[in-house]
Amino acid sequence: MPILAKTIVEYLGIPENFSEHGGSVDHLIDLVHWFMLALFVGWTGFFLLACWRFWRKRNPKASYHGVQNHVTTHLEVGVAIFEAVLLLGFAFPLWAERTDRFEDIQAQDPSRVRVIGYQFGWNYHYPGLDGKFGRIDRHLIERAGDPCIDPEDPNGWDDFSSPILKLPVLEPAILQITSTDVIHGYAIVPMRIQQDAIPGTDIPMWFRPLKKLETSVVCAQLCGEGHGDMVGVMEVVGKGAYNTWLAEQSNAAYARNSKKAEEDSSAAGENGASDEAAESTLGAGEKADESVGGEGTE
Ligand SMILES: [Cu+2]
Repeated sequence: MPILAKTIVEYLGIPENFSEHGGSVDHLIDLVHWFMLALFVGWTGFFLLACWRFWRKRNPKASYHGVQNHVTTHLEVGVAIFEAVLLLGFAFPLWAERTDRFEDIQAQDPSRVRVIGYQFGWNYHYPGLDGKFGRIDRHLIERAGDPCIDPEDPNGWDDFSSPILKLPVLEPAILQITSTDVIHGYAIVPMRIQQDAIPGTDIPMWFRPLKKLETSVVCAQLCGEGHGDMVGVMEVVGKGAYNTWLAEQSNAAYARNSKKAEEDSSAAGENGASDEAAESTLGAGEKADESVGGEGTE
């Protein structure tokens, strides 16, 4: 059976699985497709049999009694039972595992990334070295895909955004999916995960990459004329390389944002200063301009 099952997944052209839970998703895909194949063959056979059996030439006079046996009833009950087994025995436990293990995964210090979909691309918001996302205020949006980090929250100063999703191998990751415009569908096929990106909400999902790879992420929800261009990049790298990258990005963001916050606060403080100070600064600026101009003409 595993050999046959593998053939079906390969035949469907599904890329190789790279995630911890992906094997059970593939198993369910296998089961469903074998079942659909059996139904297809069965119903096609029944259709051909009915065409032949009830051909007009074979039955010049209509039967007023119809089918007398209960074969079709048994078949339909059998199909219903098999579907119940698929749902209760495979699909529900798989889904329960995805949702019930959230606390377990959270306890394992996962990488956390906010995924922001927009027309037409993906942006990633990392919480930085402190592991805390800055306060999100969706009213602060400046452009499509903006993470909307409140610059007044110091927790957000080391947050940074990235155009690609980078994650460490073998470590669990929780992605929080959102959108700044319409509904998108965030999908990483080699990780066997997919989630609708809905404006105004952050919907979490988790997975654990088992091997290093560079792959593409796509939009799985028709969202406009550029839907097909919403192809992004995901990189699964070694733990060391990931930590180096994270530290670089986070430290750079902290230096930038804390300096900006300092400037903003000192600017706000100077607003109350005397006009004299403002004039003298302006005067110095004018003098500097003059001297530059003078040198140029000489
Ligand atoms: Cu989209």
